[in-house]
Amino acid sequence: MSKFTLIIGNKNNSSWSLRGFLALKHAGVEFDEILVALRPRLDRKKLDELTPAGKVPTVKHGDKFVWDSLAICEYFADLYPEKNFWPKDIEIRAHARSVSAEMHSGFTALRSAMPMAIHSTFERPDISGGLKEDIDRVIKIWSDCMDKYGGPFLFGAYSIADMMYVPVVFRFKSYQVELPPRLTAYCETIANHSDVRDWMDDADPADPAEPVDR
Ligand SMILES: N[C@@H](CCC(=O)N[C@@H](CS)C(=O)NCC(=O)O)C(=O)O
Repeated sequence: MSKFTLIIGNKNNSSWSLRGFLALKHAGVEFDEILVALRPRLDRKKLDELTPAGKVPTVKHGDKFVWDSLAICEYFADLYPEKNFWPKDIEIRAHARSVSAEMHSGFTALRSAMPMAIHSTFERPDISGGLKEDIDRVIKIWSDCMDKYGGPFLFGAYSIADMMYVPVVFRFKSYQVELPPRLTAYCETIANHSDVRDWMDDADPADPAEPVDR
């Protein structure tokens, strides 16, 4: 029995779960997974029985719970400082925390217009209004990072900031959003990361995208 248990939703759709998974993978710990079906119908009873907040991702560590993707990332960053979850430099770390928190608390137009469905391709939606603002903002965040830190990840080395934006990479691919070449290269770097590939390999293409996905 692993020390850690990760409670997650359907891998093709549950973008928050993906971020939690990436934190555990980056920590390099062994863990069990419990999948709670979010679709086609949310298994509310199981979710409420297994998690304090009724949401995935949640980590059970011994008899303690940690929930919410960013809190899970921070918990593993605290437990395993040698894994460099954040940049070492305080100013760069503040920048990484800012873009991570911005993703975590915002981009509602992008999330509702382009639900994550890792293995699906859709027609490009009408990119205007709030959706355009969100996409432009992601492009600006990523471009600033590439200018300042030179890639291949947002802050040079892979960090929590990348974990937070992985589902956006999948959304841009599925909905055929056009990006400047260096950001397309960033998306490929993310899609080829071994932790991301492990999740993709288990994602069931039959799990559909629905507007309720976050
Ligand atoms: N802010 C939370 C969001 C978690 C969340 O909304 N998860 C969704 C699935 S991706 C969920 O548990 N939905 C079930 C519900 O809302 O009842 C996080 O970062 O983990």
